Amino acid sequence: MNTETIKNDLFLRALRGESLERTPVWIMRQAGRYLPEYRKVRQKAGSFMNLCQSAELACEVTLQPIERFNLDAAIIFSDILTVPDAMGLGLRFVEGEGPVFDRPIHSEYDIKSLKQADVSKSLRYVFDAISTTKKALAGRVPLIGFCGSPFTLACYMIEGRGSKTFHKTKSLMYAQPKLMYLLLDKISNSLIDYLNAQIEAGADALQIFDTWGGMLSDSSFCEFSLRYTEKIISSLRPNSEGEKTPVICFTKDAPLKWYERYNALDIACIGIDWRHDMADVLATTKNICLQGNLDPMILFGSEEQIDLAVQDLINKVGNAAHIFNLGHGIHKDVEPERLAFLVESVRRHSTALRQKN
Ligand code: 1CP
Repeated sequence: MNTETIKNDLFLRALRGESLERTPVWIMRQAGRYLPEYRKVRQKAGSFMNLCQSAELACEVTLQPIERFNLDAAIIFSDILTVPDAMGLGLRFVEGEGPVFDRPIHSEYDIKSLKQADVSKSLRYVFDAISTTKKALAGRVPLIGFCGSPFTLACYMIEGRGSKTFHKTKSLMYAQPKLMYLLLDKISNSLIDYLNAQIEAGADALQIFDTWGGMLSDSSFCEFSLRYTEKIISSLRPNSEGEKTPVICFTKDAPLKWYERYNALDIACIGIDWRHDMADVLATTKNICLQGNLDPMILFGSEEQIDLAVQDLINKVGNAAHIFNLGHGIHKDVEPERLAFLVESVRRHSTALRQKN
């Protein structure tokens, strides 16, 4: 599957820790509502799920930010919540409200009767979107596949939707930890099949989004999030060329100590939350690529401020292995021109730094 050579492989080389002529850049949630061309296709599709389930349309919106900003990696257009949907929870996107499950997890019975996703059937549309997009990219840049972490998916499955406190999730965790383990095991098994099928379909790298892990204590994070992420990583199979697919782990709101914990796993890269100073992260981790980490809100600042923030980050990272990104997803009200400026700024400062050395 992965037989073609990738012309711009800066992103994959950064993941391998090679020294590069400039810093590769992609942006979490780079395909989405801040782009007028996305809104047009989204409207044509009628619903978010229609958009995800059409290989042609998902491919089209995946490529939009690549065309517009010349980014160094594409990420397949889909959502982390397609997996619980495939486990039978019934996902809907309600206008103005976000994702909602028709059949959230309420009881012990719900957890015990929860089925493992038959990914080759119920998530075939994701793998079709990946292979269609790989063809359309024709080796221009690598394609990232992804999933949510078992813990983050459990949060949505128990609450039935987004939440500020996740009190139902935490109640289950503390009141009936064994049931929580069972739920996390079932989700992890579905995710193992899901990511292995993404590798087979041609994903060049994988990112695991642990959006809500940051609300856990250190010991709960190890027990309810990291342990399951690790299980997934150790169950990934080599690609069709016998190579290991690089994995990026991102936890929003992670304290510094968790980067040490991630550093001990068999992964290529850690996604860094914007609240951290990269100098501190570099001092805590070793022999691993770092991804991030400007505050997504920097894109509402002036060009001068954006440029200064980029320059500061690039200088701080120096020659360490680094993929430029925001510290979380791009906001829907960002002006695309601001992102174009930011991407150009990363190119300019990181090229200048390499020329100085
Ligand atoms: O109608 C629309 O257009 C819906 C907006 C939207 C989009 C564009 C949703 C609903 N999902 C997506 C795409 C998406 N989601 C991608 C596409 C690839 C990309 O360009 O990056 C990815 C990687 C995601 C991942 C995702 N979905 C996460 C993890 C990343 C993160 O930002 O923390 C989470 C938590 C979700 C859940 C979700 N899906 C959609 C929304 C609005 C939400 C958040 C709900 C909440 O606030 O809890």
